[in-house]
Amino acid sequence: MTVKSTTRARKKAAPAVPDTLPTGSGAPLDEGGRPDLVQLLTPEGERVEHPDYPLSTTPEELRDLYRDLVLVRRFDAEATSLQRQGELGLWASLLGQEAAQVGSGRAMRPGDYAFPTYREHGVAWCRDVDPLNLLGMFRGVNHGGWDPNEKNFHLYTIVIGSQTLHATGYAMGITKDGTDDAVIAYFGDGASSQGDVSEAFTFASVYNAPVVFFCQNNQWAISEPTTNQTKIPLYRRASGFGFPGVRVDGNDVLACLAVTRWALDHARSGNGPVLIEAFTYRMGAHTTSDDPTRYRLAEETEAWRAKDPISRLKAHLEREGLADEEFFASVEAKSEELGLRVREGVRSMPDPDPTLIFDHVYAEPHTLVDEERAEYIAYAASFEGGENL
Ligand SMILES: Cc1ncc(C[n+]2csc(CCOP(=O)(O)OP(=O)(O)O)c2C)c(N)n1
Repeated sequence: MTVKSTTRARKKAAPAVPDTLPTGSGAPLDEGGRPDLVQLLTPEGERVEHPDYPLSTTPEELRDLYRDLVLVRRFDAEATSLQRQGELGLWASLLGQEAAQVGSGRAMRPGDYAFPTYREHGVAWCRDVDPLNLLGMFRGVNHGGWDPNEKNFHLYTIVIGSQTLHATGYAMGITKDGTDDAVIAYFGDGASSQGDVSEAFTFASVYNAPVVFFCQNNQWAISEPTTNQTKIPLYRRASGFGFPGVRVDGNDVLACLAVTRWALDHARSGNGPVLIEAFTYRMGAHTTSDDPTRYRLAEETEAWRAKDPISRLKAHLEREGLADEEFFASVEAKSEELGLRVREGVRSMPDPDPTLIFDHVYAEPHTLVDEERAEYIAYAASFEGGENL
């Protein structure tokens, strides 16, 4: 998940990506100069209506969404710090993508199933996966740590785009089971160039599979800009495969919630897949091994900061009088509590028994694996103190 910044990458910095430039409303424009994305909350926190995606929310639901966004960001910030302190091997930050993940995550019903990439910590949060389990994987003490079938949240996938096929197969299975659950597959703008994603689109479309493809277009695939992935807005690809595509403001949690809810209902009702392109931005590095200053301009990142998902919801809550100081203080207190739990939890994670890695290769005992385990135990015991393995 890392790339070495090269002179080549630096030379092609500042590509022309017209869609990423801020316009008056913060929205990209279509060929006719009209806003080309669904927005329900402007960057200034003003609620706007969209004829196709009505959404009614109670003040409590809005406050809950705000709490989710803040806690998810706090968790992510702690993880980044823990990596810097040597407690994690690597971290893929979601900074800037909280609204896309919480909005779509909260649109799911309990029976729906999510297939993530490796950055979907906010979706994991919405599926009640303990954040410490995510960190166990990045610390290298487990291979996931949660039961995908208990949480309806698949393990993280490092091979980009491959999970869109798993999601489609799972969705085809749902159709055979005759339930009204739906599936959501998360992937990035870079993954959209993978053959697997095109294959998933074809199968999902032809078999009317109840799957929503949720592409977080965070503008960069490590150091490669979206312009290297596509010549048209990504959501328009869906029409070539025969299903609807919608572009949503990925920094607007309400729009992400409304559009994903619509798409999941569309899919579960037997109408086949939907592609959602959540137009957002990766504010941090690709992973903690990456240095984005080598390939992108500070001005671009700053322009996106003005569209921050959390401050726009906060502005909305304040301007409409939907939350008071006491509420914001309680969220801050919860955030501190989470930070502490995450820091202490990671530092006290026990190292796994090194032979565990041999235990789940096959469901049944296997002679070759047994030999390898024995060989490894003998090798480890040959070091001083190794007999304690
Ligand atoms: C099949 C495959 N090819 C290459 C890689 C190396 N790789 C890891 S992340 C990444 C870029 C992914 O970009 P994108 O899909 O936009 O997701 P983002 O990381 O921006 O969220 C690449 C090429 C990989 N993991 N899998």
